[in-house]
Amino acid sequence: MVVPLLLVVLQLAGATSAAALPVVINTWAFRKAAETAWRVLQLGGSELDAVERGCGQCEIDQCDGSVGYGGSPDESGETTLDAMIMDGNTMEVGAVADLRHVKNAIGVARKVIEYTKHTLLVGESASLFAVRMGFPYEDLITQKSLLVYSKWLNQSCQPNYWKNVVPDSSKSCGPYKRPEKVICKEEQTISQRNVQNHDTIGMVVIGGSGTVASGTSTNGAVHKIPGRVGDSPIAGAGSYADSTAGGAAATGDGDIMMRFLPSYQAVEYMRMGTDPTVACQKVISRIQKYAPNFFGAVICANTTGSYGAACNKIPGFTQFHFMVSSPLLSQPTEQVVDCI
Ligand code: SD4
Repeated sequence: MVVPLLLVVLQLAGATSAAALPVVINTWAFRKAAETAWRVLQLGGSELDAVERGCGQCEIDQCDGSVGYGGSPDESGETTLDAMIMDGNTMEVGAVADLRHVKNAIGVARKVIEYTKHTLLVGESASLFAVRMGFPYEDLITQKSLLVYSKWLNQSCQPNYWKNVVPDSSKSCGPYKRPEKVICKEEQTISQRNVQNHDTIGMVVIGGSGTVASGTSTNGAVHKIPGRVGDSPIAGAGSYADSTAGGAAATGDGDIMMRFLPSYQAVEYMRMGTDPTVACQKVISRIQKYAPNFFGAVICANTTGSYGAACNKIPGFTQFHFMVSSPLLSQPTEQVVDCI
């Protein structure tokens, strides 16, 4: 009888983090981003400043090649960026998608809040907006991204994101067309994204008085079809912030995850009093029902400073690492959860 009781206690302890404010959490072990955001808060910056500078640090560092310039070349070899920032007090969102030739995507997203009545700007038009806002217009291609691109061309453009087209996209490069007669091949069930091809930065900041801000920045999916936009710049998908409940952010296969608005859903669970770890787990298991092999993780924090994370267990991805900064920790600290 003693063993089951002990197990229950350990599980509860695992599900509930100690709470203190302010708190900053971000996806993956992006330590410099965490340190930057934490320093901004310590120096009196706002929660939005912390999110912008923290995610911006990853854009500078090209975190894991999946954030910022020179990563995830699309089918034409170009790097394009998606980012958003959300103010949980006013519920304002600024976002950019398919942003070209501008490195500081989350900086541009913040300008969308500050200088427009819009929420989301896309493509070359977003780049023109960025230039008007004073951001440099520059090439995002690097030697490394060119190499990834030419290797992909040399292996018959595999893998790619097409289906049911001619020529057969699982064997050859495009240009692809609709076939005369529809051929419905089974959709690949294993996520094309994996642990080597991931790593959006998503960040949630809860200030000393419970003010919530969140944001994301990514270069999306390697070899994506030009024009593809992922979950990261979409409010409620990439991240969500509401100072009356909490904040959440997602990383992983955005083409699947954005269909479920996991960040919005997690915040709504926390509003109902669900513990952040459990809120994160609930949104992961909801997606699992439709896409058991999806690659993805979610981080969650509520307005008391309690936080958690969850991920979907697939081969090669059994644990998820994230960063936490809080007065209870002497420095921004890497934490890990087992995927479910
Ligand atoms: C996307 N969610 O564009 C992003 C990529 C990512 O971890 O997060 N990878 O689909």
